[in-house]
Amino acid sequence: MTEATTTTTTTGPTTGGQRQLSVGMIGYAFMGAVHSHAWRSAHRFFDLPLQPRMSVVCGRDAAKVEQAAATMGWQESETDWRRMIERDDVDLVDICTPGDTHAEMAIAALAAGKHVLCEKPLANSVEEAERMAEAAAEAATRGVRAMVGFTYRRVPAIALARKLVGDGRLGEVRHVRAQYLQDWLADPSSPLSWRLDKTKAGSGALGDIGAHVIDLTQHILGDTIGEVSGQLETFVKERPVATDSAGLSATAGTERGPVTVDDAAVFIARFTGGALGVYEATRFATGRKNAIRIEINGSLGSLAFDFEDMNVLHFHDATIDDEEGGFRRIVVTEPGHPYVGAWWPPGHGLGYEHGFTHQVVDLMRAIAADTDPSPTFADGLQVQRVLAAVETSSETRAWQTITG
Ligand code: 4PW
Repeated sequence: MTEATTTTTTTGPTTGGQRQLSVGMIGYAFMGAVHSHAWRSAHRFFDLPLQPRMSVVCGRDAAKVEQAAATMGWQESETDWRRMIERDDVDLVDICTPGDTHAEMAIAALAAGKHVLCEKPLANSVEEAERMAEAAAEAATRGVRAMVGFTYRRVPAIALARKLVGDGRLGEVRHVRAQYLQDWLADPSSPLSWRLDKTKAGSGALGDIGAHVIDLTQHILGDTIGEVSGQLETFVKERPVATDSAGLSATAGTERGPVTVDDAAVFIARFTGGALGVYEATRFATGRKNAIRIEINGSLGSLAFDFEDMNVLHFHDATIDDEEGGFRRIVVTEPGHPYVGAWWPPGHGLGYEHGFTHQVVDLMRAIAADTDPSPTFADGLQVQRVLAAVETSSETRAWQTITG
């Protein structure tokens, strides 16, 4: 690939007057499955300016990817991602592979004039993320767009939290408490899958799940983390090597190998706007399955969220007398709440997969409006810088300033 080409999105075929945008997805395991669900459902529930067409899914194993295409609703399958991004019936490349492949795939796709949706974290290093952000900025000048998949931004309760902070309902934000807690590695016999291999995943709990709470808290506050002091720990240093894996499950044989990433990450942070942050990311929090817990305290009120109760946002309005104050449980299922009106009647609630559908909705709207979707690769790079700073802080036992 030598020359950058321009996107062909605007010339796609139409269905019932709606322009189509053809998607090619790389990877078809856990993230591929939930992305497929999003590509299938977005235009069936939301009025979109572009209708996604599920053209082709790509994976290395011909039989498995063919089966995945049939199961998940893709028209065709491919085994060579380079061939896939050159296809005329692919306008957008959706990257659902481990982090070590993101930079090469995304940069090649953008150069070929394809919009890109890339799973998080954006890359395995700041250097890769910088190259990706640079490629995305250049592509944007040609109308080619790139988005990084920090999908939890699109949980309605999180979108409402951002709105409340943006509207000034919390006043001056002083405290940010954020945790991402899972327990799928607490068992030392759980296999050594790619998420435990630094060459594939870049880091462990820090990048895989800590990246989400970094992004979410910065998104809710509309502010960025300026400095951090952190510690990483690997509790189980060796595990049985995975022979097969899908999502967070894997099978293993008798061979054992070293865990090369962190099992848990903790750090304290200072936001550039002055708020203090306390962060924790772990896959050893027994009993916690996907607990993204965020609490924010401001001069006029507080917010609290837990993904394990994802349709609820707790809000304390400190301007109300103490006798009648306290945290109020807002059930975020009213049609006026962000994204909710397209779905079910009040109280019927949404699930994990809906955030991914909303991600597709926002991406389609941004592409059609010829604007950058949010979060951009530049946002992904900024999160990458925070991740790197936490890692360096753990190694040096010193505070790190986030620059760039
Ligand atoms: O949201 C999480 C991901 O970012 C998922 O629950 C699993 O952990 C899969 O990857 C990370």
